[in-house]
Parts: sequence; structure tokens; C-alpha cells
Amino acid sequence: MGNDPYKNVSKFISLVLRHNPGAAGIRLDKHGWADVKELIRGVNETGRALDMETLKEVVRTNDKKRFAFNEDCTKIRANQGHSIQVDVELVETDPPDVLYHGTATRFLGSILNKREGLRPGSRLYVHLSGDYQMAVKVGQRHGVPAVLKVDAGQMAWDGYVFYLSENGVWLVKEVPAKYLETIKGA
Ligand code: HQG
Repeated sequence: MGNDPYKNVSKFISLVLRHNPGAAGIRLDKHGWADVKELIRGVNETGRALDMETLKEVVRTNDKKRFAFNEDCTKIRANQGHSIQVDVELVETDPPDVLYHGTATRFLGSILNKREGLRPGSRLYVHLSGDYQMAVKVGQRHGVPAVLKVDAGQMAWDGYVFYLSENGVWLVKEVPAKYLETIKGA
């Protein structure tokens, strides 16, 4: 993870494909696809070197498999994590009984005490993980990590729809506080 030679360009591509295509002067279609040639041209125009071979390596070696090509590699999109309104054709999937959400201890007051639950914030979905350790890592991005256990089985029973992204991230529109329990963090 720490020695990814493509980290900088990969971060920029994440920004472009999830949040701000205009940063590379491009547009996404309604399914979140960017034209590969346009993306390469646009990234180069920002002063970052990128060619097709490198882009393929970025996609192949990405630690979280964040990006996907279409079949003939003429289009590329982010598998999840968007803040712009796109439909990446997420697959509705029955969740396991338990999922985890990594956050920071400083957010627990509003999530649990104020009973706001988990909100997607600027993204389209709340991101959950089947793996506790991954949730700890996600939480660390925001500060002192806290991990919430999500009663996904009960949520599904109650009619909440879950999606599993191509790269294994569980997504749901919201998680009301009653389905949450702190298992790490104050
Ligand atoms: C928090 C990374 C206060 C929420 C990761 C989180 C993930 C609340 C933050 C993906 C709240 C939003 C997404 C409430 C939620 N009050 N805080 N009511 N409800 N929050 O970055 O889940 O590396 O948008 O707990 O691996 O941290 O980019 O979401 O702390 O899968 O591919 O508001 O990003 O993937 O932060 O991360 P984010 P996230 P990548």
C-alpha cells in the first residue's frame, strides 16, 4: 500500500471518476463511464503523465480495485465511492448478518447520542465492510478510529436494500441508529 508507484495519479483519477470529472476537463456518462482516451488526454493536460499502459497498471494494481474498464478498455469508471449522481449498476445483494462501519470517535456523539445514525454525507451511499480490520482502517482516515457493528440482517428484514460493489464494498442509503452498536472506540 505504502509503496504504490501510481499513488498520486491514482488519487487524481479517483477524484475525477468519483467526484469531479471537470478536474480533467471530461464528462462521465450516466453509468459513470469516462472515455479512456479523453481521460488520458485530460490527465496529461493537468501536467500528470499518463498513458494507456500506465492506466492499465493503475487499474490492475490498485489496492482496493477502485476502477474498472469495460470489455474493450475504451471506457473506465470507479466501482463505488461517488459523490456525483451516477448509476454504476450496483448489484442488490442480501447482506451478511453483521457488517461494520469505520468512523472516528469524534463522530460518535452525533451518530449515536443524537441518534442521527449513519448518513452518506457527500457520497451517494453509506459505506460498510464485511471485515472488521478494514473498518478500523477506514476509521483511521478520519482520526481516532471507532468501529460500529451494523445489524444488517435486521435491516434487510426490515426492507433496507443493500448493494455489493464490484470491489466488495457494501453500500446502503442510510443506517438508523437503532441498528448500530459501538464495538471499538469510546
Ligand atoms: C461519518 C474509502 C457525523 C462517517 C473507504 C464517515 C470507504 C457521520 C464520514 C470510502 C454521520 C464520511 C468511504 C453522522 C456518517 N454524524 N458523522 N450522522 N454519519 N458520518 O469519507 O465511510 O479509499 O464520505 O462515519 O475505504 O469514511 O476512497 O465515508 O467517517 O470505503 O476507496 O462521516 O472511502 O475508500 O466520510 O469512506 P466519507 P467513509 P477509498
